[in-house]
Amino acid sequence: MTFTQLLPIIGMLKKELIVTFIIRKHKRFSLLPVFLVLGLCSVAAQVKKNNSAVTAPTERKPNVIFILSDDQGTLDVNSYGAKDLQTPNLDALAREGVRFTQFYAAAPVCSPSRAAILTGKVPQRAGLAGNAAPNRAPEGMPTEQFTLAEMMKQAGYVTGHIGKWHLGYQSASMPNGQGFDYSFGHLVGCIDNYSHFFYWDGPNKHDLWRNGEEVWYDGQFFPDLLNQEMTSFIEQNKAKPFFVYWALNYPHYPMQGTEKWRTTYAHLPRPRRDYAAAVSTMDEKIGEILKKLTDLKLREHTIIVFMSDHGHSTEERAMGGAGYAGPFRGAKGSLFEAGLRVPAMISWPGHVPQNQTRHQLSVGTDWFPTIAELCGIPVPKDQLDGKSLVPVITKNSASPHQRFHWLFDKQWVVRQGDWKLLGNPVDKSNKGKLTPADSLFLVNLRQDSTEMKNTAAQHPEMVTKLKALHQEWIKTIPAK
Ligand SMILES: [Ca+2]
Repeated sequence: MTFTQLLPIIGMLKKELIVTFIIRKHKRFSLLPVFLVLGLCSVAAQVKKNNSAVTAPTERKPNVIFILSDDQGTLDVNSYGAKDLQTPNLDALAREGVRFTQFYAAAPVCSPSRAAILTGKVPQRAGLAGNAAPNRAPEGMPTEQFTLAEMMKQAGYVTGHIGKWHLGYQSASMPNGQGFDYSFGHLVGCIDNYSHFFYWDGPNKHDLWRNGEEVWYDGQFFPDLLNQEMTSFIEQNKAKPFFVYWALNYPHYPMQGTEKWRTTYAHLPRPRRDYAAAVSTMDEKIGEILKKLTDLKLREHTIIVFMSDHGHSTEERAMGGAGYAGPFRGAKGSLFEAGLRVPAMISWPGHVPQNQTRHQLSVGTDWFPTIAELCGIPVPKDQLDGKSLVPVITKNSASPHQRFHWLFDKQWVVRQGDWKLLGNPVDKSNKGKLTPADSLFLVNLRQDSTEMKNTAAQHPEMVTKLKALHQEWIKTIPAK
């Protein structure tokens, strides 16, 4: 055996073992052989290090920040079409990456859309088909679900949840029970941003938590608290790969923008001015964290994903609605386009193309396998409904989905190519009347993305085909 062949073996030996061995072997030992062997180990380690630098570079995994906005309208980013509000930071993010024009939430309300993002599965398979509520079953996403956070944690990431949760209230179903090392935020659907109370359904309840413990920050603006938390999490973990799920509670009601933005939009009619102030307040907060990443020289090492959890709200609590969806029909709670189609983008300078737009059908379930692929993490064997968007993002390949299914209460959708069949549609935007004859509502989105005209009567064979696909699919969905 030559000296070179011996080096890796010596390199593997622990120095302490060698010292112990020498001490045992030479009861009256001198330090000379110890230093000789330690010196040899050092040389071996150096040779090994140099070799590995050439043959097997161990590049650090990228950080991932997943930014989720709440109830943001389909086109409420300047680069998507809104003209009366300002989103310079989201637009900069879009320019530094790829933005999607046909990106869909897997559900038209908060909890199931979030469950789909965090599991890569349609909400029914993720075990949470409707909104979670503290006193209503199901109380949250089942803990046996394997979450995005758990996947990242297993791969060596430090994981953080900062913001809204809305996926469970029991200690097991809170963020720390679902794969997050650190958690700060609120558990129910919405809070007042200064008192951190949930006021919209009795009993009124204080709702601010850090790692499962209730915390009080009386009078402090919640978006400021989130940015302090984001900053300290990033600074503390800047030497490690980290994953942060930053679930902003904006522009969801109560739509509390800062004075700067309320003044900026004072000329707009209500409630658009309140909503616009909320959107721009959020955009500004996102900009602060993007700047922080640049200051820490982490921007090129950080994948940033952004999407809204579903379309804008037309609820009374949102003053009847102020989101902008342009020609699209529907809103939060509806499976028409404006309930599901959301602004979405991904940015990773140096790795993902910049300033590009993709029109391929993509869904919230897809981030799970997409992030796994970008971070070099094997996707779990669990059956996912999501598919990796990496070929779409990097090569502009066709959508990985030949077809996708939605189910929300009695509403359902089959989307295949440009065809979309809605069952029992509900129009929360009240753009037009629906009659019993519209219980099966067929559109070809390429020909008419407004969904104002039901073409089922003109294409009975397409209706039959898509309805049969829905009936087949629904058999694969677990019973409640
Ligand atoms: Ca929401």
